[in-house]
Amino acid sequence: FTRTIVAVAVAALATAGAATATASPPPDEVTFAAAGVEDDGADCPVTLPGSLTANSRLPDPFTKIDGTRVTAKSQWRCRRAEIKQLAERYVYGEKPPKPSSVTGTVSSSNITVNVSHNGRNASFSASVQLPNGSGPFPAVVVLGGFGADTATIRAAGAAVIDYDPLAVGREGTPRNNKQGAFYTLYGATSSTGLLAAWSWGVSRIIDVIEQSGGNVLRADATGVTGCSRYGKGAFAAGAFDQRIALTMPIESGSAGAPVFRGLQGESGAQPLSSAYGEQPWLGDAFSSFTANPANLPVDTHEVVGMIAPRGLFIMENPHVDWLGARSGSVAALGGAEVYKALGAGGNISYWSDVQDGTHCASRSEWRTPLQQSIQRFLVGTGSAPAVFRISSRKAGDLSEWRTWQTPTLSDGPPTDPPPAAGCTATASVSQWTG
Ligand code: MCU
Repeated sequence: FTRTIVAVAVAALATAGAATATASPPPDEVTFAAAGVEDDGADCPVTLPGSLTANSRLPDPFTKIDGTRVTAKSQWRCRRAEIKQLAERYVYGEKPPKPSSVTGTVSSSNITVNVSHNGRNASFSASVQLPNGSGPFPAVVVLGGFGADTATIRAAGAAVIDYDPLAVGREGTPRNNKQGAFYTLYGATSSTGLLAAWSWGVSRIIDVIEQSGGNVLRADATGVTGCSRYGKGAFAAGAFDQRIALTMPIESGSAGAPVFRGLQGESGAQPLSSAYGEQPWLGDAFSSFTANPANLPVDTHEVVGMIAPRGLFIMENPHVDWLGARSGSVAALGGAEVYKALGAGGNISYWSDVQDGTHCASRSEWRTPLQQSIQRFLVGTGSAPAVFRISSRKAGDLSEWRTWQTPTLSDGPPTDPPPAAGCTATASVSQWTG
């Protein structure tokens, strides 16, 4: 019942948005695709594989763990739940759901977050900068405070939430003594990596905005961005919270958007062992795969698929080999196949064709697509950039990385095989297409 209400509300918003938009979206574009909940597949039955099979190519996003293929858009909800669990188990570590208590405040200058779980308490806060005009405003959570164009974000009509992920998951700690608000709650020996912890922190900020009554910030229009290690965090945050309407990772490199399988052979790219060892960004379980990512049952093109059909704008720098932009383009191209299959091909954009080679530089090339993304997915006006501008310096070729083809997914219920109980999700489909 609740899900239906959410779908109807979102569909109403979509109608309102379309009415005020100056240009109607191309048919392959879906707006207001964010869900009203952090994880709308939490009820899906998922059985992880008993053993792993090596695959040097990218796993097929459309083949379920039981070996059958997704045939209908409505099945993506529970297929996403499988990918989420694989990504948690083998890559990021578990991101726990909302803890038993989340409280806090939202003002025009600050957000406070108090969390408690199993008798343990922690707090963190984030500063807020509003755009001009009258609220309530959409907001972009900026992880780490550098490399994101906050002036453009605000000029486009969204508030900036300046979030320090290190308060939630510190760097520089050994894996058996992790620190920060997340680990205060879940234990210093938690096998969850910093990226999942940071992403959990973003989710708790959204909880507080939801509970605040929405006078200052809108809870249904949150974006996330960050550069470099914080681009890794922004990518994970967007993947693991379906309330996030727009995800904008910048120059995220190894452990961010780039496919693990590609990084292994990409000249000069940060090796997986280095990304695993430099900081506990990834979950402890990733240690089994640093030398052999072919054994991973999941790769980051499917993490892109977890973000689908929501707004996504991946920004990369092809001048710094360490950043693995060739593998980043493969992730975007592979993930875009999920967007296309869901009828949301216009909701993903990618841009690595930039002049300035400085890592996390302010870049004029990204200003317009950034503004368009914010206006489309957070403010509700105009059109998404819908652009793939891949630098010839680091242009990956998806056909070298896949053996699968992208299915044409039906709008109706799946015909073969029948859906598992709890996976019919008509409400979700109407959110995507409403
Ligand atoms: C791209 O992100 C990281 C990179 O993974 C690290 O190897 C390097 O030390 O720092 C980058 C970063 O976060 O730069 C700000």
